[in-house]
Amino acid sequence: MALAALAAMAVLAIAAVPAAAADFPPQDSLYHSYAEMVSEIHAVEAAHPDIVHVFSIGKSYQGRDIWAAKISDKVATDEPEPEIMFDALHHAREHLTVEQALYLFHLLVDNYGTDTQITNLVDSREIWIIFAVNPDGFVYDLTCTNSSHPPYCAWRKNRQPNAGTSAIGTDLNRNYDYSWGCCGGSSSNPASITYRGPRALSAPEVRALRAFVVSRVVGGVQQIKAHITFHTNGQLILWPYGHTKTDIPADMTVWDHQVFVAFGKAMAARNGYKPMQSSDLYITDGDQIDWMYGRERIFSYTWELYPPETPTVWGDHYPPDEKIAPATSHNRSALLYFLTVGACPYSVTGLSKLNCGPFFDDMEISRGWKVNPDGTDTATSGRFVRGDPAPTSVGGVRMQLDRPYSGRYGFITGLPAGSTANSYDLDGRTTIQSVPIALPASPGLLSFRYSFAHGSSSVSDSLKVFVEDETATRALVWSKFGTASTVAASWIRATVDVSAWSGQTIRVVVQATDGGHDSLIEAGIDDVRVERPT
Ligand code: 0X9
Ligand code: CA
Ligand code: ZN
Ligand code: CA
Ligand code: CA
Repeated sequence: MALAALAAMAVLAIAAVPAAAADFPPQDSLYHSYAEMVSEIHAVEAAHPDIVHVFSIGKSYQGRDIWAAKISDKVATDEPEPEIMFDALHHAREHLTVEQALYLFHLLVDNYGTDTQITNLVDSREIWIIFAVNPDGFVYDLTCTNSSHPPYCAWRKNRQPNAGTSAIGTDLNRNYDYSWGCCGGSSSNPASITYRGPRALSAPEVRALRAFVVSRVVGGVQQIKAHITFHTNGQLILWPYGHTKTDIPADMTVWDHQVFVAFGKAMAARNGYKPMQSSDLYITDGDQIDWMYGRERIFSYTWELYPPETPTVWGDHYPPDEKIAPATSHNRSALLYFLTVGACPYSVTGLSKLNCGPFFDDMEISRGWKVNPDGTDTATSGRFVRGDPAPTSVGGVRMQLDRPYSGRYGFITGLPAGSTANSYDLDGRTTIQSVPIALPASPGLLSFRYSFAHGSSSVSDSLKVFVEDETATRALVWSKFGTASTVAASWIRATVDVSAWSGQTIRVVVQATDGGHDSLIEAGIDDVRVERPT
């Protein structure tokens, strides 16, 4: 190519770039631009390096960092403290959400060491704030000199091009990989403001956020217990699911639903927002909070901030900068309440002893159990599988129940024939082993729900629970044996005193055996816990 042509191209390329860095107009100068936000969070880190660590969770489509901060004592150490997460600006034009995130950041950091409640929260939790999930949209939204409200664009999506069209952008709050595109709650049209993308996780910003959340699974257990994503507007507190109008679908337990409602209402009582299931507003699919709960079982809420509904997109998303301070500080007590209770959301329904001890697994998502951990299982059929049981009966006696104890899934010795390679009846021995569980100095009970149904059985058939210590030595702590008389399936609570292992790290091992002549054996396990001490 001739040198002259190259030079002309360079000029064109420069001319295509906006003249000045994107910034708010003078009358809204109290809002932070992306650049101002970045320097602000780094300045806070520099002033408080003992409790603040700033980092990037990844890059946007155009290569900007998606900045985050961890706020905790001993901030450089991953301590075994409950984690609470916040994020802002999935949607470009929702600038007040960045201000709310910065307000929260300052609330925690500026009052650390002087305010007892805030100091205790920072000391006992690990708090994550992701300040702007959509930095490209953030910057772009301040570049529309020809709009009806320059420089604002009223942009919502990211800035990722779409193949075969000049329409730009994916709605980041429709791109998560849970019920993506399932239910009429997003658009397949790239020109739509709710375009879901060509596939789930097609947006790099969503992949980065998802990867960060998944990275907080430590030792098989998701550390993040509660989460708020800030949006504007309407002054609402929304809980999952958005993809269905059903209050408690199969992929939510009744206990979790009770928490969502009670916790949501309690927050709303503190900021005057309106609490509701997100689908009561409208159906969305592939949205963040459905993913956070559906895949990770995090108690995840959408807050739609100030102002109340207005007739225009400009009124909805561009309140004057005088409103930043009152609208964000308005949420002070609701945020502190969320941080307090978010360490154990089950406390709002009185279940902290049961569900917020060293271990709680309702088996609704994979929490790291190993099947056949020693490679010595002999089961030729009916191996333990985490799944949805279906009813089987023999002579009118129920052998496998049609429901786990909680929710949709439990560990079951063989799901019904046809749904997996297993036939349902157990033959031989099958074993599952939990992740390591750190017991405190005075642990509460090991408890679980079991079902052990058998016909024409004997003492060579059994369901056994072992505690395995750090040297991989297993102690039998609980057992049930077969009998000549038929026993029908039912979910029964069992408890075991594990105080002999105080201060140690244990694994729970469950073993079901059809050991003698071939008996009909069906076992199930659900809701395994090490409870909080009383
Ligand atoms: O539509 C969205 O993504 C959120 N509202 S916004 O006005 N900020 O765009 C709502 C997400 C919550 N989910 C449902 N309402 N289903
Ligand atoms: Ca800490
Ligand atoms: Zn939004
Ligand atoms: Ca369950
Ligand atoms: Ca059998």
